[in-house]
Amino acid sequence: MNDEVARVLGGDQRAISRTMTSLERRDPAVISAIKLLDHHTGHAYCIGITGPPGVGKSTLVDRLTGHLRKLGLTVGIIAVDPDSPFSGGSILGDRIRMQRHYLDSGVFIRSVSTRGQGGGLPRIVKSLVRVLDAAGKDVILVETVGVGQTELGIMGVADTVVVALMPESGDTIQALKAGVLEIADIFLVNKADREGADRMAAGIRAMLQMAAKPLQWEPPVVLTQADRGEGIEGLWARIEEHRLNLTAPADAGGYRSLLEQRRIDRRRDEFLEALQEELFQRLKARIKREQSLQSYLEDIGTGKLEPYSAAAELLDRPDLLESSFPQNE
Ligand SMILES: Nc1nc2c(ncn2[C@@H]2O[C@H](COP(=O)(O)OP(=O)(O)O)[C@@H](O)[C@H]2O)c(=O)[nH]1
Ligand SMILES: [Mg+2]
Repeated sequence: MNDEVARVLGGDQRAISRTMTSLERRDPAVISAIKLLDHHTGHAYCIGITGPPGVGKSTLVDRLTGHLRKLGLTVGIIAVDPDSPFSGGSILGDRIRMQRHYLDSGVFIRSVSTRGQGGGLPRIVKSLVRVLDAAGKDVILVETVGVGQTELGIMGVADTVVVALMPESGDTIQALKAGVLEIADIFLVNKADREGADRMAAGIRAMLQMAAKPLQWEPPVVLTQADRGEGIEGLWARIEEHRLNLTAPADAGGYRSLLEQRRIDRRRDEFLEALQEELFQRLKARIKREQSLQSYLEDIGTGKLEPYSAAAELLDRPDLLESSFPQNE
């Protein structure tokens, strides 16, 4: 086995970090490492914490990490930052907030920028979670700013999704409208010290009751005051309940639990995504390289060719995926 892979499996923080950097750089050599690491995944439990900027997600992650460490669990943290002009410096803020954990070898922290991504959760996050899983982390916390598509994307990695809100932000209606109801396994109202927290929690509960279809799991609403570490144990208890609900056999015959099924579906989705991306990258590279394809682009641009039929025609070419491609094996 590759030495670096062995180091990652052993939980070596620097090796984990290097592997993640290679992944971010799309270093072809990392593919074989990921393949080896994949056999050692499935142990970690992944929790997504999503919500609008400023609700206290990072503070919460920090406190929850402290609690998990006390329970003797190791933790991986992935903070996805939109890196927009409005949240500039928030990664630095998170660093300060989580400083005490940077010195703890049982905690690994990584920030991921969403800059240049078309919204949504960066695809790399799934790979990073896999690396942390293989490295033996018991719990992986993924903090994402809940704006539209990113929010939905968290379902693609997290076993339990915690949607964090706070009073006075007027987020309830908006958030539930945006389909947050569908993704939340647990609702969290942070900043419980502020006016209106109870009202907000009651509002969410009322909305859950109005849900048309009976829910297999009714999301609890948890109140916290993250900056003072209040409500963290309660939050963890709800997460554990949700985990137990997911791991119970789905039916009387009970071959697969919901968790197993979710993970199977996710791996399949990921394969299709990988296929899509790889195919697209290869095609783009080829179009860039080949003169005949360049003129195709020109004709599409000037209106000689219609984009959709041209795409279909191109895809029908039998030589399209021939091995003139760089094979990154
Ligand atoms: N009043 C109050 N402030 C809090 C609470 N939790 C976090 N904060 C503060 O809210 C601000 C934003 O927190 P942060 O964790 O960076 O939010 P994020 O953008 O969701 O990650 C910080 O100044 C925190 O100290 C809380 O329970 N009550
Ligand atoms: Mg944050």
